[in-house]
Amino acid sequence: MKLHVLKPSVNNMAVRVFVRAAKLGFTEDDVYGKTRTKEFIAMNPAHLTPMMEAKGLPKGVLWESCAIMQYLCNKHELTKFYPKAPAKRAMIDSAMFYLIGTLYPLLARATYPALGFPQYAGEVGSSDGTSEQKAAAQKAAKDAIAEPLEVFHKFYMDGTPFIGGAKPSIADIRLAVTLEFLAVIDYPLPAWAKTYMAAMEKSLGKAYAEPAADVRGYITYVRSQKN
Ligand SMILES: N[C@@H](CCC(=O)N[C@@H](CS)C(=O)NCC(=O)O)C(=O)O
Repeated sequence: MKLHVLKPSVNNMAVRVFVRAAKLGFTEDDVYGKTRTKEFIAMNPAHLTPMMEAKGLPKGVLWESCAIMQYLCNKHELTKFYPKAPAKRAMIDSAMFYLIGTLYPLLARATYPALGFPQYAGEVGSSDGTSEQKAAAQKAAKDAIAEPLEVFHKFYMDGTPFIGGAKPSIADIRLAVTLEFLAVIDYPLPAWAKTYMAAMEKSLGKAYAEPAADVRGYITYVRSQKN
């Protein structure tokens, strides 16, 4: 399996952490600056990473970080990361859909301006609005992050260390890596979230730390450019 990745991205970090934690065989191709090339678009018209390339996939490639982790868990029967029982699995799926559909768009609006990443068409941040309007949109998104964060804590974790219960699941990998980006705006993480991220790193060890170094290194770099 070959992974096409962008190293400063937390969407990519999710899969990069997962394949290491699951001890799967893989190679990584850094596609910085290549996602809009003719060759890449021919494989993946969405031009999104992470993208996995492997035999046996109907189209030869697969993108969307959560779909890649789900597929690999299914293929290799990695039930410790993705429980097989339908009700337990549904909670992991719900947490990941909620993250991609609700938390991540807020987090992107709040952090992408500071990260120097482009925002989607139609967002205030990518419009020709004033810098005050853009700052107000960014602040509104930042302020709205607290609610979904609390949902992860109170509903999905519900007194256990992880969404997966006693051990991290693929939903935990997706959540912990996502929270990494909040450092770029000095987001005041609640105490539980700091404990959670430390527990994730402790539980997954180098599998987490190595891809995290790329994301954290990028954040350190963009912050140094501002000073
Ligand atoms: N929901 C997707 C988001 C993927 C995504 O936005 N990827 C960005 C990097 S953060 C990308 O590859 N952009 C390159 C491009 O659009 O050319 C996932 O979780 O995989």
